[in-house]
Amino acid sequence: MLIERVAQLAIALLVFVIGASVLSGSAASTAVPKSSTVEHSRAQGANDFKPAICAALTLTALVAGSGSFSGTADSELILGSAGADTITGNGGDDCILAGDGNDNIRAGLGTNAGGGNGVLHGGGGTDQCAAEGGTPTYINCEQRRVALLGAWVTGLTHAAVAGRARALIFVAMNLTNSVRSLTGVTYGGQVLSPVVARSSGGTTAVRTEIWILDGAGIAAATSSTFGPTWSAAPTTVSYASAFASDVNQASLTGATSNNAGTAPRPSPPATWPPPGETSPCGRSPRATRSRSPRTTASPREWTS
Ligand SMILES: [Ca+2]
Repeated sequence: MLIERVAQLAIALLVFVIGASVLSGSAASTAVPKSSTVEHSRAQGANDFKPAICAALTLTALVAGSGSFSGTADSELILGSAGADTITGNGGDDCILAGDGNDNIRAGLGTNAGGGNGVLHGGGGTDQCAAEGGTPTYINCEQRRVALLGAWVTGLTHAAVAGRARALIFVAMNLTNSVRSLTGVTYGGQVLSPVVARSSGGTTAVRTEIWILDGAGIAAATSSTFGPTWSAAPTTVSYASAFASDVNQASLTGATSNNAGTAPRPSPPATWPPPGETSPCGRSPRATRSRSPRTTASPREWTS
């Protein structure tokens, strides 16, 4: 394992030498002892050997690996392998060079959050890069994952969150005695586009709608306030919105789907009790008998 790590480091240093303008003048005079261990090299200054594309970053450690591996919360120089890697920066302003292979690079925690403002370089192959809330620089990232910017906010005011290739998603719901539809939505005077809408119920109708605004519209907005216009005044209404980054500005949304139901509870499990457990009633409930229940719409049908 140690040999492998040292080899990785050697390859990494070779990459630095090959890269155009990789070594600064001061770095060129920094000799790395041949007998250095990985740990020693890490401590010796990844910042001195960072490539020019990461010149703006201050890096405190070197991490090299293959397959699935992670950095720490520090700002690091992270080097992938020639194969397919899944690299998680774990925050900080990292310089991540994934190398060849179809790589998956996450700037943050791998949970779509915690990303920093480093550099994500996919190298060869078809690579997916995720900002995970930060604003990194993408290089050779063929696929960019959409990320939530900030949090969902309820109400009709939401201050714009900085980010790249943004979109603003607006969700409205109303509960009224008859269907009330949105005929338009604005944000700071900019007009949103409808994405999908769904009505449910009869006498008392619930309607949910989703609208969206692109990055140019967000930038041109003159305030942080939404202006929904309803077909008629709704009785009970609620709103929520969120900003997203790395959204394809030429096509903000892909395929959509929606559904609705009036069941008061989720459908019951196919069998009860779960395997390995006993029924609290001490005998098999109807779910495990041969007779079929009258409906699966309510779990009340399954109690004895
Ligand atoms: Ca990191």
